[in-house]
Amino acid sequence: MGTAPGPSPTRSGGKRCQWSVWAVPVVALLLQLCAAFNLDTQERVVFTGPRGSYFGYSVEFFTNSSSISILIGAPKANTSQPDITEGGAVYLCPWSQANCSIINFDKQGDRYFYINDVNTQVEFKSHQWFGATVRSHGNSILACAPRYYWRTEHDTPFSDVTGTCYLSVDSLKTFVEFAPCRTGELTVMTDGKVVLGGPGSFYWQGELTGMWNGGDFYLPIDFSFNRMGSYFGYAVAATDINNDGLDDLVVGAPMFMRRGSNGRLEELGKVYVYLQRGPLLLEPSRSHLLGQQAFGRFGTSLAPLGDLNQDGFNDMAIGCPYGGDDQHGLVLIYNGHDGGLMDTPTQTLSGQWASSSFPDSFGFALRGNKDLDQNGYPDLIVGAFGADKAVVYRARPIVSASASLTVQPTMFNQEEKTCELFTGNETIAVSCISFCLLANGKHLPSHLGKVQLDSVKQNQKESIRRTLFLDSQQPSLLKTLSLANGQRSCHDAKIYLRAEEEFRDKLSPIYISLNFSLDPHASVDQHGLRPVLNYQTEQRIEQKAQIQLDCGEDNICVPDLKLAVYGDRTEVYLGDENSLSLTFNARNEGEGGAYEAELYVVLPPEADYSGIARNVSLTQLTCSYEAENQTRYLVCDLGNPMKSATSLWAGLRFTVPRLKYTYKTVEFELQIRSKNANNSESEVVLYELQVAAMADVILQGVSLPDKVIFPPPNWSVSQSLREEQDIGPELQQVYELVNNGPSVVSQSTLEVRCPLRAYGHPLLYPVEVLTEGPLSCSSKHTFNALKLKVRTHTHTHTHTHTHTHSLVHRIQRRELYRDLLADQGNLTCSAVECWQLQCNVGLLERGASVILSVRSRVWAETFIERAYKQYVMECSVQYRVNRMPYSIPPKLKPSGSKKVPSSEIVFFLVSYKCNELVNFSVFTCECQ
Ligand SMILES: [Ca+2]
Ligand SMILES: [Ca+2]
Ligand SMILES: [Ca+2]
Repeated sequence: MGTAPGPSPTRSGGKRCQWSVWAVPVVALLLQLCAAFNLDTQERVVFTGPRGSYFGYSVEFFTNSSSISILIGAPKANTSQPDITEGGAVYLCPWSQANCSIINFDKQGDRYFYINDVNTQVEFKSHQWFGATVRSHGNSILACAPRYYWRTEHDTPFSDVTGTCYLSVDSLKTFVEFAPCRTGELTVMTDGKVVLGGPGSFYWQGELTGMWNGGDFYLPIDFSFNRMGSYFGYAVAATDINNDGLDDLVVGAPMFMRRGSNGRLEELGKVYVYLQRGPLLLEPSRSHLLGQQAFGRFGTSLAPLGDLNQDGFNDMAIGCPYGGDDQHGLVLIYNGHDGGLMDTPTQTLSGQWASSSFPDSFGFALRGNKDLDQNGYPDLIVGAFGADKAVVYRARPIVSASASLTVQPTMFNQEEKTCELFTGNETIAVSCISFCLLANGKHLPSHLGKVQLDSVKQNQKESIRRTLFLDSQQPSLLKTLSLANGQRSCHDAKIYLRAEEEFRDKLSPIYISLNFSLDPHASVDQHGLRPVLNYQTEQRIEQKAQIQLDCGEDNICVPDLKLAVYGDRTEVYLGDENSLSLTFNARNEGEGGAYEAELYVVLPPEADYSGIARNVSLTQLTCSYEAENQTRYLVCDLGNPMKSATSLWAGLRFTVPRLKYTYKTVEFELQIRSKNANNSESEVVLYELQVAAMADVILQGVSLPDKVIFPPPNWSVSQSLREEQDIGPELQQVYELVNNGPSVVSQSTLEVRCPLRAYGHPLLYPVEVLTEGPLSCSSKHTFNALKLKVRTHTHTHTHTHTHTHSLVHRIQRRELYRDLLADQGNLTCSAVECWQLQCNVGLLERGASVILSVRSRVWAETFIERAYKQYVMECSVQYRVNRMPYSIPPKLKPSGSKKVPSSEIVFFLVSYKCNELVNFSVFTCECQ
């Protein structure tokens, strides 16, 4: 049981931070998340002691003549002392070798004295906790057993615990028992003096007592204000934090409580920092450190680390043995500065071991400020007695590198082509940049490894890179440089601007950035550690260049953009495609060019883009149609730059087919926009169209036949009327009502009137009504009132018999009276009685029509009696549009303004010549 297995370097667990060479912002983020700096967590060395021995309860460095080792206290370890149970031990572990061994401070069992002739046990070493504290100075080691006791008048075990210590001098050659120890923290100052913390003294309020340069001291009284039970002074450390040559004091109060926002007390723990301003003059630092996790016991242990990051200020490790995930324990590294300790840790170490019954207590014991591997950087031992482990963390060498980047010149002049790029036969203008790297650091390996360089143009807008490296014609350059300690290395590179037609953005700066990092694949140094770049190092440097603009010396262009819009119509109609041409005049009246000038046309939802208006007087634009969410717009290139004093005319064609019933107007929004920083846009011009309902409704009418010749051929007077042809020759009127659109007509009326009788003489005998389309008709007059047999063929005249002499007979008979009808030439409804037909017309889409046919018979007898007279019989027809299916009222109701065409029917008793003019709706004859 004398040796503990180890060291066993463990790589499991822990948050490993990988260097990312290309994404420096990501690296910066990782630094914050992992708080990883130069203590190497991957190459840590883990020592494991006997189970349950509390191996790691105390830890210490020990400098032998030739090497530095580690001392690890295991206060519950069993030893070879006879008849002693869990006497406790101190292990000596060479940090680089694989075995630990017990240091034999005391090989003896308990002592017995004869008291009153009775051999009586007078000391009790079982459970004495030897190794609970272990400290070394030079080649001496002091180790104590705080629960050792000596038999006094009380017989109760541990009733008079005195404790004891053993001292080893001369590099483990001589061991002596030393004076009894006090419980509590014991700090050996750099000069070998001792500071003792007394957390339980003074009625448990905590105080700090000690010896300082040979004299006792107490902290000023206001330091003892701490709340009861804070364990102020549980851990004490002395080191010069602010680099003024005077040791400062750091005091842990691991059970310090603070009243939280909810009013409850939280036990967070606190660490107080007192700067020594003069001999024994201690002044509280600006800020004390507060634990971040309840019951984490922040400040249980404190370890001066020396200058871990080599910035001139000593640093401090603070143990938080029940902090972190699952209370595995944390050790927080705080860097010193001239005002004390930094507010936030730069690195956090965490316990890694799943503990079954007892917390790891990782960080319960801490020691630092010794360089185990002689790499020039101090190292740290962390004890985790709950897991019977101690861990050595070695510090990685820090590279403090700095780099600078200069760009010369800072303006790309597209006219001047000074550098030469060979792509075929072409030579392109090139601007040159150069950069210089300077790297240095303490205790660097002879070769720093590699530094990588990247140059990337930052431009989110364009995917194309405007500049490329001259040599590679690539947008980035990766360069590996080997730098010796303190060496300065410069590297020149040239970048060139691409040809003008390959990109549009001439205004925004061209960023040239330099990212550098240590080569993550560089081999480890002789101590097995990779150097680390100082976390404060600027790893990204950015410079910018501009493209020379046509804007005067200041390279700032201020355009003045004007836009005027003209359209070929102001009205669009429901139901129509509504072709529209918009002509616009775009002008730049400013002093400078407008870069990436574009006409933005926001289309209303009702409209579609058809194309460019092509006309010799108009500029032929290049436009692209784009949609973004619900907005559709047109972007037309107006020049890059659109130079000062430009005035251009161009036209765009649209249709407006999707007119919503609820909107009375349709609006196009036009604007010139450029990428200039100043005055980049024109006013927004709105082009508004009124939405209207309009239907061109046409009525056409025809009479068949156009003339009836009397006496009708093949017709004779019938004695009794049985069939319709017995009345006389057929007359048919056909009317067609057409909606030529564009809008829909939902309801109209059609009214037909034709002569019926005059002065008691029947003129026409209406037989029947025939319809096509959504048409329903009614009349007060009865059609085919005599219920004659109706012919099925209505368009042909089959009556051929003539009865001339009978006709003459009737005329002669009627001459007995004054014949009023004979005086009447025009048989119109204003003069004679007419029958009337009312029709309702239903929905008529654009192009739809209804047809109404009225078939009649001419009362032959009436006209035969008045031979050789001529009559013009006139029917009249009217239509009226009543409704259109829109919320917008029609601008014109076709009924109101459209005149009703009349249909004239001309009768001849003898054959007259008639010239007829037909214009679809009006049927006229001029008769001779
Ligand atoms: Ca100081
Ligand atoms: Ca430091
Ligand atoms: Ca070291």
